[in-house]
Amino acid sequence: MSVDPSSRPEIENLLAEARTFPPSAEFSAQATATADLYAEAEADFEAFWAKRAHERISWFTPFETTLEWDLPFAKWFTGGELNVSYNCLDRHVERGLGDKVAYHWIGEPGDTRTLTYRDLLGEVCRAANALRELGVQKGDRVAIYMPMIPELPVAMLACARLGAAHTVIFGGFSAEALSDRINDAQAKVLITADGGWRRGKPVGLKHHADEALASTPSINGTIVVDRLGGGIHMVEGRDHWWHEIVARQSDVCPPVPVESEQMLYLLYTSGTTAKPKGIVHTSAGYLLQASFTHEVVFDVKPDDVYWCAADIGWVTGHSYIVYGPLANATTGVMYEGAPDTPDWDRWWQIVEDYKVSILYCAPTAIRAFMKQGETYPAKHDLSSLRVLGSVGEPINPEAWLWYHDNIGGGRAPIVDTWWQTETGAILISPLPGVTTTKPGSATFPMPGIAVDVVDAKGDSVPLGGGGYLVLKRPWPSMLRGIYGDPDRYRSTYWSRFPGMYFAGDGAKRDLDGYLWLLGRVDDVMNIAGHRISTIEIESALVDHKSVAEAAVVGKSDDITGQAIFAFVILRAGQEPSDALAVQLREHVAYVIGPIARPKYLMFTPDLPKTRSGKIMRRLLRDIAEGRVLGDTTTLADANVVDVIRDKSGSAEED
Ligand code: 7RM
Repeated sequence: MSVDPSSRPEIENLLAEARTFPPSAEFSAQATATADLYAEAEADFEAFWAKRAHERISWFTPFETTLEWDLPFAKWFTGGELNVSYNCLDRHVERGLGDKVAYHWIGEPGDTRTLTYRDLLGEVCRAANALRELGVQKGDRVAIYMPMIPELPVAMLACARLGAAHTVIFGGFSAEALSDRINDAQAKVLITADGGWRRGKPVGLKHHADEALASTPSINGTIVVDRLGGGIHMVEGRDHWWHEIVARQSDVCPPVPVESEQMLYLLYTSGTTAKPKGIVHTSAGYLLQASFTHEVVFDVKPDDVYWCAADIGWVTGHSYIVYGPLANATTGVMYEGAPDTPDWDRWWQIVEDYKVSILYCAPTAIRAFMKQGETYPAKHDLSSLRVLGSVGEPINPEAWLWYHDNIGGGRAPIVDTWWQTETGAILISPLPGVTTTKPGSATFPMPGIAVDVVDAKGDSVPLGGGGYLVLKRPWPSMLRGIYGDPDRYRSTYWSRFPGMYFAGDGAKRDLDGYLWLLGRVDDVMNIAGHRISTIEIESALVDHKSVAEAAVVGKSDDITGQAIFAFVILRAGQEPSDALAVQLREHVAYVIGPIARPKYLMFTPDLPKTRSGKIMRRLLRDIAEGRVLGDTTTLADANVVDVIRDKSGSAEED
């Protein structure tokens, strides 16, 4: 087959979504953010951020310079001094909000805790004093490996109080992943727990920590929360129970003033098989943009009950469970466990019980609920919900509509928010009182953010075309680097297109200028010279009434270079059959064209995902090619791949 690659677009634009959802007049009338934010930010983006930095942050010393930009190294608000935990706690208590609830926490077994801002401040001070007793000072690093319990945000804020940086490692990671990250960060203390609850079972953590600590010479001591009733081995002189070392401390601990650019945290991203990257976030710019976006994207008001149902070990939890909401004195819900325990309506029970008004979650959760059917949400009063958010992956239009109708009652606006660990805060999203949404599109850049879609040469792609998503201007919550590796920072993010930050994602802009994220460019398939994104084919499959979720990869093919291999999860009550496989293939061809018809199609009960719910297409490619599996460290459930691999020989081929 002869193909002239230069005549082809960077990424094909296949799927067209015509439905639009303008904000209701009632919603717009009360919305905090209005359209003039865009013009204000475009007129002078530095002044836009400087004004908000003065308004939103309580400074010990005001900053002198808004931005020092030595591409690709940014410094924001230099000369200023602040303390992030002071901004999240003390100042609210000082202005009379001490009794306001910071977190309604719900354990998976059904136990609950309520922490007011005053409670949280006291506990953070005690935890900070305990860390200090273990030798932690400003500039040190502390590793955190915990389940979703209140002590997790407390531990993070305790570090911030001392000017120490935390690095949170997902509770699901192995001992090796934990020791690698502790060693890269040279962390002094590890805060962990005996374990947590998941799907009705206690899941131990401390034994992984013990194994990891056999090879982490930088660690001086640990603090261990008793979540499961103790009963674990404690190493004399190294391990300290939280209920002993923290409980006996004073609840007064003056916040340590730090410079704006003091490191607040490190968060490791893995993605590929290479050594994990410690993404560096600093204090003032991060706090500013996390709190600003939290308020305007979710239209958060003082009486809202806000629930971000992510794990804190993901950047989403850092910015939108901890720092953004607490800086805004928001009342939040935090849930420890799984969405199907004891049954698939656990979330909807929580929404009803706590009158949750804003819900923020990942498409993977929405598709899992969609698979179970609408009877679960229908059993509950969800009328308190007024804004819904989505994050982590492109949301298929069908899943968007399901969320809109069955969770949002056809009334709540949906904000599809695009961002990354590296960006620190939401960069592309509707403003719910301003933007007319289209299901599946993250719509437009946030005020002050300069986004473009470029071709391989770095030239802007005209409307209607696809290409590479880039950022053309620094932003306050941007990563400051990869810990200890400035060269890797430059080469990973700033070398593909000179002068621009390359996010690694493909995107297209439709004729109205709406942005449609197309997934990681590494996942883009090349079918007979056509560069096709996986998401468009997946969305065409999910568009079929029998399908709950789909993942598509390219499998090498003698004729077309790559051929499309689709993994399909059916909705509850649907049975796999050869006839259905044929029907689904035809459905894709009908919706987006014959070039996109999957050559292979396999029904599967599950898909390999990261803990934040991203489909690991790299592993699916290995399975499709019959290869040995690559790195599986970040897999949420290691059994899934075995199940799929056992079945992969049975993929339907046309
Ligand atoms: C917040 C987060 C980042 C990657 C990013 C994208 C994908 C995230 C969306 C999305 C389409 C979205 N941080 N991604 N949000 N794709 N629409 N709304 O997920 O560092 O864990 O991942 O996630 O590929 O580059 S992350």
